[in-house]
Amino acid sequence: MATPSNVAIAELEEAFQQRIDREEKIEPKDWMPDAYRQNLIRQMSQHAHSEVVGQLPEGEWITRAPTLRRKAILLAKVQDEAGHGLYLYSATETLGVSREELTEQLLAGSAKYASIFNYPTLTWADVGAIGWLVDGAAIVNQISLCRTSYGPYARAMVRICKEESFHVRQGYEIMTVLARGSAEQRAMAQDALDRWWWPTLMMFGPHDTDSAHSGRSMRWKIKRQSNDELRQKFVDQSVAQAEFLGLAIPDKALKWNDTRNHFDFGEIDWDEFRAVLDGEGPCNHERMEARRKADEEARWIRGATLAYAEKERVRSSTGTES
Ligand code: FAQ
Repeated sequence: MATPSNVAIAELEEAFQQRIDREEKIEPKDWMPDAYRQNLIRQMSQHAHSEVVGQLPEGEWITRAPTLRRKAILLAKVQDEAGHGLYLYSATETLGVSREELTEQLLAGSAKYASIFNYPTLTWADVGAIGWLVDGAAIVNQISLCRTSYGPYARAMVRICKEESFHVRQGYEIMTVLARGSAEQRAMAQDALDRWWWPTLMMFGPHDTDSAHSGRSMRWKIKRQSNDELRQKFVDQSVAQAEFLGLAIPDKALKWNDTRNHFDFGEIDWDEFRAVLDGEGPCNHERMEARRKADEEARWIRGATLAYAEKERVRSSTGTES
């Protein structure tokens, strides 16, 4: 096949941008600039990895949940996160990359996943704080992504957001029970909020002025709102929720601003953010170790599944048992 000339590529790119500007969804077989494809693979695969690694902090509490009811809910929640990873890997595969390649990148340490999952879950209140804050932040971001320009990603987000709403409710309900409980339970809830607040704000990424990918991602409508806009939305919605619980957000600079019609809030510790991204967060090594172990232990299952699929293929093509 002849390679398109530079002029032809410029025309294709122009037509592509017009489709984006008309709010048309881009589908897997449509022409797209290679940079659009690569940027999507990067963001979607990191998103998928985050869902999968994100099972680990809460997963540690499945055996220690305080009641059978809590255990059943947490089990379902963690399974949902695994499912989100699968939808997202499948959606990423429509861009011409295999799930095996993406998994290899994660296990080799060359692919990122959300910084938040490198923090430890020290008490049961952390399960509540993750549902309320981490899923709450994820949903603010993901509701915006329901309108992303790439069709398979947008459709995966719609389903994921429905499940995330349940996750937020279960987390907030845990926090409500603790906040209305004994002094010790209230202290646990406050301690969890103190430890998860700032890492949650980091989930939205660097400031817009420092965000390497935002310019192109916004132009291509992969991202519909900027990192800072989404972070602000999350802060604004969380203040009343914390007040209702009778808990204090650990930020002395947090204050309503009448001019901006938003809450002002303090500066994130960007050195901590960069250290976590560089693999030096409290649990980075532990998380990667757990993923590598899971991959290794499941190798025989993948082998057996592929062998069975091959046997079925031979049987249906030859009509014989092999
Ligand atoms: N952690 O130029 P930007 C969940 C990286 S799902 C780690 O601003 P971009 C559900 C960024 O990738 C949570 N890395 O990048 C759940 C880039 O690296 P690269 C995951 C981060 O893409 C709940 C570099 O920094 N959600 O929680 C982070 O335009 C409970 C420069 O940054 C998604 O992935 C970070 N926080 O904007 C599961 C949503 N921030 O590729 C279990 C989809 C930035 O150059 C339990 N993703 N980086 O090496 C997005 O919306 C975007 O990718 C952003 C970053 C907003 C995360």
